[in-house]
Amino acid sequence: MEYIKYRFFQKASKCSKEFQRIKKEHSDKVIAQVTLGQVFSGMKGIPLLVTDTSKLDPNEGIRFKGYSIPELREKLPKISPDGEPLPEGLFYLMLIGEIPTQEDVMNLSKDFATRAHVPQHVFDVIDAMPKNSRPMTQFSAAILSMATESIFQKAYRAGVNKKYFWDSTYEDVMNLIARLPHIAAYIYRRNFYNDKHIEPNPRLDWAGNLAHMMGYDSEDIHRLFRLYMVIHADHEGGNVSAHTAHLVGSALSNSYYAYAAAMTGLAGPLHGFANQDVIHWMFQMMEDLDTETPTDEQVAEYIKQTLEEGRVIPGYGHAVLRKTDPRFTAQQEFAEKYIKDDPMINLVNQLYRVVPPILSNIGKIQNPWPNVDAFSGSLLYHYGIKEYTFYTVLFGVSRALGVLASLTNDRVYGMPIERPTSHPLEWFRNQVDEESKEKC
Ligand code: CMX
Repeated sequence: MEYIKYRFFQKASKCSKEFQRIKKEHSDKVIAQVTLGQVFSGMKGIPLLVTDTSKLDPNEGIRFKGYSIPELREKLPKISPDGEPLPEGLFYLMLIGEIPTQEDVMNLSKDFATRAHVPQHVFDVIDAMPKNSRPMTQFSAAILSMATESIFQKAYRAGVNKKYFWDSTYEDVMNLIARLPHIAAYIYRRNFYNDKHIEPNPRLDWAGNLAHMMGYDSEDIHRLFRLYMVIHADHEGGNVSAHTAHLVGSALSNSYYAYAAAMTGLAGPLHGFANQDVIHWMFQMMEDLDTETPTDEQVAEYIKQTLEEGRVIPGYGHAVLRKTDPRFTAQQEFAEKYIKDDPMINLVNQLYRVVPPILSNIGKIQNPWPNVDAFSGSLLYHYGIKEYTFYTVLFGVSRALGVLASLTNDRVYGMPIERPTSHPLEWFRNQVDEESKEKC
């Protein structure tokens, strides 16, 4: 068995034994009460999922196996000492729970490179779709079509013992992650560069190769892509994309199905699509106000108008976070270090000043602070990647690292099928109203 796979199984099987022991010995233990408000507000705050890859603190932000984003930027292996961490290193950390060595990361990079061949029919499926279908539609369809390659599915059909499900899932996960950059870049070049495709360079790292195949070879962009792929990779288990992958995987659907389903969730405007909406809304603002450099008063008026129209301010708010998202801060620091006086980035910083007090004053918004999507588009735009309808695909490529590491864990733990209970509205009403009311 290859080294990383062996190390993963060694670590995960210990945790799997703990999972099974706790389940056997303590299943009657009450760990939380559920309020009706939580059920009616999207199940927020109910401890319902076991996810080991990362944990989100409302005030501190995300930690991956205990490491914050600033710590990851310092400790994970890089290509050059002043560069950004390699996402391969974060994947290793989420799988194995230890900061990898430079050699571990190089081995993982090479492993991805050897698995990166995308079957021709996947490109044929993309090519069969109209060019005006959204990049996320093409991306999800391409991944689904690649399920023909699922080793897990074949092993299951051949009757493999369930204690070995993790093994073929690991192989699927590694193959899938390895192939994503080529698929994403293919969609990009098809839609925006007239089908002029660029072959992968197996000597490059995973994120660098994605930038290369999209047509960007400068070290600046490769550095940004590494940071981007690290900060978007995981956000504990309850967000729509992570939860979807876990839920679909719990039916023993293969990794391609589970991840494709996760991507259709990421494509929603309250989740990953917000990274496109932010840029779209900023452009609309500049056009409507007829200036690239609006005053704070003009921006405030525009925000109020957006809210009065019953729309959200994209890139602001969060279901869990109650402070500025550290993923926003990481990108802000990156911009401060490498970019001087860019109008879009200046506007992002201006919005950071103007939006939170307005959202706070409304009263009902739990978190007036920016999330990851408030910054990411302006950085890509600065470096010439201006086709913002593609941005959610980049988020999706990164999110594979977290949700697929978790799915592999789920299979070692032997996680059961997920099946919460539902009731008609009447049942909930009977919990709170003494008199019977007219049916609705
Ligand atoms: N602009 C306007 N209204 C907002 C808002 C925003 N940025 N954020 C929250 N609200 C509103 C909600 O729509 C809700 O209104 P109703 O009571 O009328 O339904 C109310 O404030 C309370 O919402 P909340 O409890 O603070 O937040 P939720 O957990 O319901 O929603 C989120 C979280 C992210 C969907 C929401 O803040 C939002 O829509 N933000 C804008 C879209 C966005 O940036 N999404 C990306 C999130 C990060 C990611 O997944 O990529």
